[in-house]
Amino acid sequence: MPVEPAEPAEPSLITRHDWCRSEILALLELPLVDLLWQAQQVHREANPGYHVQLASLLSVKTGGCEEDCAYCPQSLHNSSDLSGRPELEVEPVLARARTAKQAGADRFCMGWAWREIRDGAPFEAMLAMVRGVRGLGLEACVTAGMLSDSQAARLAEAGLSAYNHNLDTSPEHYGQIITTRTYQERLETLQRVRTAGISICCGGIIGMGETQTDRAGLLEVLANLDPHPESVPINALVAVEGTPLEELPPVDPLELVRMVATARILMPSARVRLSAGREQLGREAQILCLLAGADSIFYGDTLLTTSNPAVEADRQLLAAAGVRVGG
Ligand code: SAM
Ligand code: DTB
Ligand code: SF4
Repeated sequence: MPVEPAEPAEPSLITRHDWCRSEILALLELPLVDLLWQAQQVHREANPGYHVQLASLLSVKTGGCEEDCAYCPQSLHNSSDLSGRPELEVEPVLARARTAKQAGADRFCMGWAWREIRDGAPFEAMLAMVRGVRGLGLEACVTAGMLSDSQAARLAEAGLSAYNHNLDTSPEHYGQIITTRTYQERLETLQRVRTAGISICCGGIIGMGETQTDRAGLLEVLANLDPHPESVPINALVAVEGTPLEELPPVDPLELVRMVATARILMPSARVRLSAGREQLGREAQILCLLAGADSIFYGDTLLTTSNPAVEADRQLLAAAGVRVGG
């Protein structure tokens, strides 16, 4: 039975870093209408204009990665490995960034299938890409695995807006998904990014065989980071052939709505990104995610290696929802 909403509405923009898992689980499992109502109040207050940021993605270095992430088509451990695709150079990357800007993107995210950033020519090229993207007036985000303090400092100096490094799942479920890098190493990478003064983009994936408690566990770690990550991507698994997770069934779209709504309540000011897996969602489910507090989507026909809804379909979706586009 739906619970009557409290009247008058309680002040909703409370930023806490002491969430416990049972509280988060209770939110995730609320009757959907009540969860949405709470998330809506927070979202309205945090983002009164319902602005939705469009972020475009590009894989600069694709495949051949030493890590064994079970979801990833770029891992050398998976038969889906995509090595053999050439690493992109600075100019073609900036050409793609210009095209993304013309199409309406505010943020350009570049990915490298690396366990960690290595120094040398590819890192110098990464820095040039960051400077170039910033020079176009776009936010620049990089995702390239672990990094050192000095690499983080150089990325900050180049003007990097955000570094994406996901925790992916709960500490307890993590060992089922990745064995070549620890949860603690991920947290240390995030700390290095923070220390360098770069915004953190950190989230996870649902649909990898985790329990609802695992989902609460991931959100617990994220929401107890102080400060919260500025950006929280919520991905639904794209089950790619040749990965150990290829047979997993698609997540129920309403589970994604719940995850987005709970992230919104826990981290009121974060940008909650409705990320991979939108192709498995209908228009209405995506609009429910926007209502639940998602305020960014990946925009452009491809994610890193898999497909994403067409630009025109997304324009129609955002218009149908009546949200405003822009960061
Ligand atoms: N190699 C870097 C790393 O892992 O930190 C950066 C690239 S990695 C592809 C970026 C993120 O994409 C992963 O952390 C994961 O959350 C997400 N991702 C990768 N493959 C995915 C899939 N098949 N479905 C959903 N999300 C995926
Ligand atoms: C994130 O959390 N999701 C994006 C972005 N950060 C880099 C990547 C999704 C990748 C989906 C699988 C692929 O296209 O390879
Ligand atoms: Fe894929 Fe990144 Fe894992 Fe490498 S580290 S296998 S690119 S998710």
